[in-house]
Amino acid sequence: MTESPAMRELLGDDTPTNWGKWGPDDEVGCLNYLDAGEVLRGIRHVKTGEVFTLQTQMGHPKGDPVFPGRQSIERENILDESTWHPDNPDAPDFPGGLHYADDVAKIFLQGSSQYDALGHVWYDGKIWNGYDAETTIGGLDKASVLPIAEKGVVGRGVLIDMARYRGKDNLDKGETFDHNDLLAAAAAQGVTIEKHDILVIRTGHIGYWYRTTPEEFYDDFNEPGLTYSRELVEWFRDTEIPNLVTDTIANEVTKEPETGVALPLHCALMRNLGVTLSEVIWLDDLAEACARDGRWTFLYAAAPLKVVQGTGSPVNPIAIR
Ligand code: UVW
Repeated sequence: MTESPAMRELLGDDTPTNWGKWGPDDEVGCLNYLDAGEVLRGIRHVKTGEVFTLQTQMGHPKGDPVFPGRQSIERENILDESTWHPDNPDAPDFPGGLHYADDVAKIFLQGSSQYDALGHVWYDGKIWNGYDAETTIGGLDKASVLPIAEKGVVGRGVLIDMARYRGKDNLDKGETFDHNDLLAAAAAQGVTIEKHDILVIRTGHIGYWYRTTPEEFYDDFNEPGLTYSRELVEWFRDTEIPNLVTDTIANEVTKEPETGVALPLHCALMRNLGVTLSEVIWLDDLAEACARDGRWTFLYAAAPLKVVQGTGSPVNPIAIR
């Protein structure tokens, strides 16, 4: 196999960036497009009041879909009724006899439905907005998930159901699509992707996790998804997409098919343009409802947790249609 080019070689020195567009101190990038007017535009797409929560379960009995190298949540009870067994002299003794349950969890902040911080990925020693990659050491001093959490993400969401468009329950491993496919699928759905839309793409891949075995899911791991081209990056820049939301673990085909480069859109979209990525999002129920009445737009609202210096955060986004 020929060696993959370096990220800079693939993307080019003149790859589009939004560095500096919102000033030298910016940490939320294209989420700046989501102003009060965009919130009101989103609200206008609420017609029936149906609410969809888009997080996958944390600690599902089957395990949780995570990027290789990460682990599902480990949750453990610290207190429960067994604490007050007559043989345990150390049980807390509250006036009135109160008993309660407490638990503790070890989680990867990107080990479930999640928002990525803009400083989550980089190349050539610089993260979003040109901050030095040294600012990531020991915790993200710049472009952590905190400013995203402080702002919140609210606007018009549009769902493009690539799996349904291609007549599949889920896209195949390594199956790709680009902005032209998104536009064709949108036209087939009778919807338009508008400037500043929160772009929500269903591939069926997380549904596949729950239908298959972990062995099969991780065998030759190569998720389906968007694939890199300069035109695609320019389309994101020109459409001013603030947030890309998908039901895959990493929002793009894992290995770019031409070169084998891993996750170049993380760099081209997140590091360079400042597009926030949301991953492992549960879209099957929302897609069913949208397909039933042909309405593919909704109010999208999400608030990741305010994790100081966090590289990401679990999230339970809400779509109201
Ligand atoms: C990686 O960056 C490896 O994955 P994700 O964006 O899914 O957190």
